[in-house]
Amino acid sequence: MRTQPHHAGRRRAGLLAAVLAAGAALAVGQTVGQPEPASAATTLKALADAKGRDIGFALDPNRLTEAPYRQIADAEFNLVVAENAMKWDATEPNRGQFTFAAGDRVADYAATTGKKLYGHTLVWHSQLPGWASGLSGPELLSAMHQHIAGVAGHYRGTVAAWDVVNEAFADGGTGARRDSVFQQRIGDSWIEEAFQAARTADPAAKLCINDYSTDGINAKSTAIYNLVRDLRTRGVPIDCVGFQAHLIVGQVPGDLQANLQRFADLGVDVRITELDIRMPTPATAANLAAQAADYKRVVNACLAVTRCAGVTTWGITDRYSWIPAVFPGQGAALIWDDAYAPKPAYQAVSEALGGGVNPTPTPTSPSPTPTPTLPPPGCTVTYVPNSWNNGFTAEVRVRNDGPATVNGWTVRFALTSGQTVTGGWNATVTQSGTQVTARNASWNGAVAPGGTVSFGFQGTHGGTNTSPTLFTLNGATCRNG
Ligand code: G2I
Repeated sequence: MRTQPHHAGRRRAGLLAAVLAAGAALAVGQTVGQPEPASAATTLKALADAKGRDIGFALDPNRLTEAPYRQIADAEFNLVVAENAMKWDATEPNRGQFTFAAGDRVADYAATTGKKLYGHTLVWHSQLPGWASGLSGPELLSAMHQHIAGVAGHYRGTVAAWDVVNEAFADGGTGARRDSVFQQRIGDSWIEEAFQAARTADPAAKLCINDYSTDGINAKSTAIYNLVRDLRTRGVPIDCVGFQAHLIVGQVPGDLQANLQRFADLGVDVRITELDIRMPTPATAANLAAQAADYKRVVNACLAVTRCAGVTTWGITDRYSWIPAVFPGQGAALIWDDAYAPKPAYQAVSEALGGGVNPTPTPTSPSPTPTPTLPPPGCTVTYVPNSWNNGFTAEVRVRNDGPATVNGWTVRFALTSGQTVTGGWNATVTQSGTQVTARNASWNGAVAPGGTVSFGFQGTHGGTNTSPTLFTLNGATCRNG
């Protein structure tokens, strides 16, 4: 794919999506057993469309087969960004070898649903393949140019805006650049080199710098402010600034709006790019109510700034969020809960966007037994660990409960911190952080309906060998056997 966008087609698709949206929202509301919102026909998408702003979400394309995920994605958002699929490690795992399969699924989803596509991200120190981080300065600069040309060139004409540079500044109060491989080996100029290369690769895309803990006015955001002012003064192509807004409940910076405004006054667009608001889990009614108020504050701050293009949340459902793996004991950060029930924060965002106040109060406590809306599981996983001292093996049996043969499988689950995979059998088993991915071997990729495939791995643990509880097969959640 990657042809020039067909604007008339997009408008028609957008209109169709808006018409379908009302029905989809109603269906979601009904299937989760929540009180029907007063504005049942009003989705966040319809409200944001009416205001000319973006309401976006980070997409994992593997989740689109899950019906409630797909329904909410289709109905509630007018912008989509790849959570991981367009990052450097996903698109150029080996030097000069570009793989766009996953990224294209995101781009195709945007095109077929008439949503704006946001690009994330061209240059980031994280999720950078090993081959790139091992390069010398001149080689790294050349590899960075080639990466930008390859990826932004591939999506040329389809991406509305790119996070060209992500998280280039250090934490803490220094306002210094992050000590990344790019900074170390290329020096200060790496950022403007990246923006120049992105403009060449896709002249129509808006080019953004994106970072976290920059939502309020502080040393880090001021450092980016000074950089953006300097780049624009010198004619370096930079059009927008992204504020990730990975926030903690009760801690929305009071000067968020003022911060967005000072950047907008430099002549760039601003955007909330990765919003989530975490809390200790399990969530309490008080925290969910506070979170709703916080979401409303963030959306209101954006709406109050003319050049704020919109708000993107970093996912849809608490069921799939990066937070519990990175901040153990915290989560519940998004606006749909684990069972896809809209949380008070959903209503708050809707109200901020101009939706009606719900006369049937949204439940203020976590729904005690949310009616699961997941499709009937297409798989059953049995996990059999065998542990000793600090070592263990585990056998994972996966049964195909679906009606069709599975041809090629990827099983994913999370270990807890301290557990490290050291090898596997009957599958290629890899670990990144706590996430484990097992892919079929050449001889066992096909699993007939009712058939079972079994693989295993060995590892070490820190003393407590907890078993994983959530398994997915090709992105769909399995039943535990
Ligand atoms: O860390 C939260 C976000 C901060 N700003 C930049 C974003 O790009 C970043 O997103 C997260 C994704 O939400 C995670 O899903 O970036 C992480 C990587 O730093 C992503 O996590 C990785 C896991 O660590 C891997 O184990 C996993 O294989 O996602 C990979 C793909 O599922």
